[in-house]
Amino acid sequence: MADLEDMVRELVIALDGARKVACLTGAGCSAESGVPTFRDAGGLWRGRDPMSLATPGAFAAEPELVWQFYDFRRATLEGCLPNPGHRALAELEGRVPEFLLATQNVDRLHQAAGSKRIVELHGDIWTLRCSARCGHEAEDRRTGIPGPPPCPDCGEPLRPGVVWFGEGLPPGAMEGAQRAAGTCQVFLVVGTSSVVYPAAGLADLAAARGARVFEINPRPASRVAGIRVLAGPAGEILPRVLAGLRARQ
Ligand code: BV8
Ligand code: ZN
Repeated sequence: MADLEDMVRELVIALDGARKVACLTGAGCSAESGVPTFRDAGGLWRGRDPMSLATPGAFAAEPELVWQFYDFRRATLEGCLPNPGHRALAELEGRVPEFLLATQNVDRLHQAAGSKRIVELHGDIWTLRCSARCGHEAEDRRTGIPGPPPCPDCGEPLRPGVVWFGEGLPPGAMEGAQRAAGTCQVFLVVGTSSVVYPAAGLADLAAARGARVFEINPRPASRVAGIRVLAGPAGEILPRVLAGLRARQ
């Protein structure tokens, strides 16, 4: 297998020649910021599988428990800052003519690092919205509240503004991400186990339309045919890629 240095060089050359670049990121992109990944080995919370808590059914059945799961994650995030991988992706956005970052992350660390061209496929943990869909939705960074606060407009419980399993993605999110994946010359898959759909399907779409697909992950997971793998942490590899690109531009 080509060594990492060769793969970094190959990615730099591909990025330098590309008009359109798109990227899918997952929890691994925030790991070096101290944010536990979604499926960390044994990633249980109070003995519960997060996958079973991130559902509308769980919120309906155990609203306080689900609320406290998200409150715990929001409180964990309070001390977390963007890492060099987030910053490298923000710089890349300014170094290619057209760039789109589709993230599965709900932590807003890409925005904090300066990324502008971004689609949040799975929503945002800092936004609270009305569980009765009355239309109320607002950024709310309070933590330590024991249960879902009442919607200020209709009194029903508020819920985290994230997309739960079994819920549709935000209107237009996948369409925008698919348009970018389907027309880019280079597609990056960074820090994701590529098990959650429809997000994971973006890499397949990019490859099917002829893009060069590269994965950055210490434990590469994508099954896209012909994918080029840079096996290592995003916070180390992406800055090396940007250093190489800077030297050519
Ligand atoms: C939908 C928000 C339909 C909440 C999340 C059977 C087959 C196929 C699909 C399905 C199926 N059964 C059900 C489905 C659909 C389901 C799905 O895909 N399930 C999977 C699990 C089988 N999908 C859905 O339900 C989606 N909706 O399909 O709706 C529909 C349509 C219209 C109308 C109604 C319904 C909704 C999916 C969204 C779920 N919400 N999150 C929250 O965060 O609490 S998903 C959740 O998983 C997180 O968003 C997370 O981002 C996402 C993916 O996980 P990853 O980001 O990949 O994180 P993970 O921990 O898994 O992996 C971390 C990776 O990082 C690892 O590979 C690791 O090696 C790497 N890493 C570690 N350190 C580093 C690193 N990489 C780089 N650098 C490092 N330093
Ligand atoms: Zn309401």
